[in-house]
Parts: sequence; structure tokens; C-alpha cells
Amino acid sequence: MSKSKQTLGEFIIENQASFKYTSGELSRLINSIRLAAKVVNHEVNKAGLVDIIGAAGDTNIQGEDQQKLDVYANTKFIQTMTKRNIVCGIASEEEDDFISINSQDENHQNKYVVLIDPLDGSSNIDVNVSVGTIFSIYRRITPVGTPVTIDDFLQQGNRQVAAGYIVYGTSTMLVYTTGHGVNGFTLNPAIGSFYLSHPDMQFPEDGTIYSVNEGNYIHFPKGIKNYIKYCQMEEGDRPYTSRYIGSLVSDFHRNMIKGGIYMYPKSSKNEKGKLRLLYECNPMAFLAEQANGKASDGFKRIMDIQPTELHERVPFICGSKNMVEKAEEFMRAAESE
Ligand code: P6P
Repeated sequence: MSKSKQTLGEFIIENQASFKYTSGELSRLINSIRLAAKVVNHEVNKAGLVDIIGAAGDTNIQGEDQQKLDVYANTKFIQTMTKRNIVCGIASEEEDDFISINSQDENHQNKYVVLIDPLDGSSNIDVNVSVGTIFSIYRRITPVGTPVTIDDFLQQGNRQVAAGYIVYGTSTMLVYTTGHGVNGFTLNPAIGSFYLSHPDMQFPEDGTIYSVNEGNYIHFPKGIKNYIKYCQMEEGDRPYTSRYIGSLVSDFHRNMIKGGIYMYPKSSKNEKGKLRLLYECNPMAFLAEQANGKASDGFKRIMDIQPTELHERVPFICGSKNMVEKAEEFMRAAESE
């Protein structure tokens, strides 16, 4: 009889000792994310049946129409993490400024800050395409016992202590890292437990899938245009297959399993690109590097970029190491022309 799969709770306990801050706080924080994921998953899965789809009638700081599920997911993750009395601050795509959590922590003793994109790809909600939640966790850098400041959030991605995503797809998965590899857990909705289904996830060094919105082709930098043409040429294992879901978490997840590259470059329409450094690119970059992949802005390692503001955007190229390096080669060649 096959060995029963480990639950996420068992995995967290078993691996707690491997985490240098073994006070158990990070484990409790991951557990709070697990709970919020189950609650949001329940709503996402029945979105077509109740009046929770559609714009919430408001727009977020990005100027994007807030979908009701965006607002719901944002509220649930913030509530759940606040209740666990572990987090001293939260930043969210859906919140203009960071939130100082001192409801039960009047002495500001909590040590972690969390940055989240509560429902990435939300424009896909109404058409029943996968969406995801992305989270990034740091230890605060300002003195414990004082209210958090923006400096606690504007940390380079190489200082993350944990990062992950939940993908609400044909099955719901929680995939995360604490700096010791990447592990994927699949939710069994019948009993509400996540089970270790994808241990030690690794990007294949090479792949044959490229993910980019080719509708923006004419606005791309020359290096990206040249790389896309390279992907489409008849040579060796090319032409590659183009797959673009319009949901970063889904495109990333598929590429990590099958091998591939995801690109959201800057363009004449988006001078800095579209994706946000702090709660999209940095967590996905941490996961990519922990899974033997790579993530850059076309020239520089994403996790070495020094953030200057909460919602800043960067160009993002991420996936199988050899594919990202080939794209960077085209970017450098175009720059030197
Ligand atoms: P476009 C969703 O809004 C998102 O942030 C990513 O999940 C996705 O990959 C990208 O934007 C899609 O953007 O401009 O191609 O529709």
C-alpha cells in the first residue's frame, strides 16, 4: 500500500528545525496562510454561483478595477494573519499603503512583515481561468518594540525568509519555500487538508515553452523581439510552444513543472513593465532560484534590486535557467548595437 502523503501541517513541524529562526513563529505564519488559502479557495470555487463575481465598483492603487474576489481575498488574508499575532506589518497590492498590525501586539513584539498579491490574475475570474495568491515574508529590520516603517517593506528580495503562492486551478495547490527548496501541496477539498504532492520542485534547466503577451510585440525592446523570433525559428528543438494564460502564478507553475520561460518586459506602453517587484517578482524569483531556475529584469538579478517604493514595477524574465540566460544574451546584444 502506498505510503500516505504527508500533510502540510506535518511537513511544517518536521522541517521547523531546519529554519534558523526556530521559534515556531514562521511555522504559525505559514499555517495562517494555509487557513486563508482554504477560505479563499472556497469562494473562488463557487464564484460562478453567487453574486461575488464582477467589479467591486472600486479601483486599486494600480488603477485596476477591483473584482469582488480581490477585495474578499485581501480581507481574508489580512484578517487571518492579523489574528495569529505573528506579523507586525502587511503590504498588499490592494492597499495603497502598508498596514501596521498592532491590534494584539501593542508592544510591537512581532517580527515578520508579509507582502501579498491576494488574487493575482483576477481579470480571469469572470471567465473561469486559474488565478493565484502570491506572498513574500521578511523579518522586520527596524527595532522590535517600535511600529513598522516603510523600510521594513523596502527590502531586497535576497532577504526574504519565505515566499510562495496558492494556485486556484483544476486543483488548488500551495507552493512555498523557506530557503530549503520548493515543495508543492495539493488540497484535498473533501477533507480540507493540503498534502505533499510535489516534493522538491525543480525547473528543468531547459524548456520549450515561452510565455509572453505577444500582443505587445511591437512595443517590446529589440532584445526581447529578437529572443521571441529566436523561439519561433526552425532549429534544434525550436520552434518552441507559446503558452500564455494571463495569470502569472499559472504560467510560472506550468513552466516550473515542464520547463519554460515567462516574460513581462518593459515596453513603450509600460516603461517599467507591469509586474510589481515586492509582491509578485521577488517571491516568484525566490521560488525560481530555490527550484534551480533564474529570475532577472533582463540584465540584473531580480532579488538584488533595491526597492524604492511599495508598488514599484520592474521588467520580469523568469524560468528555466538556460532559457533566461539566452534571453539575457539577446538583451545585452541589443543594448550594445
Ligand atoms: P497582460 C495579472 O494581472 C498579471 O499581473 C499577471 O498575473 C499576468 O501574467 C499579467 O498581469 C497579464 O498581463 O497585460 O498580458 O494582460
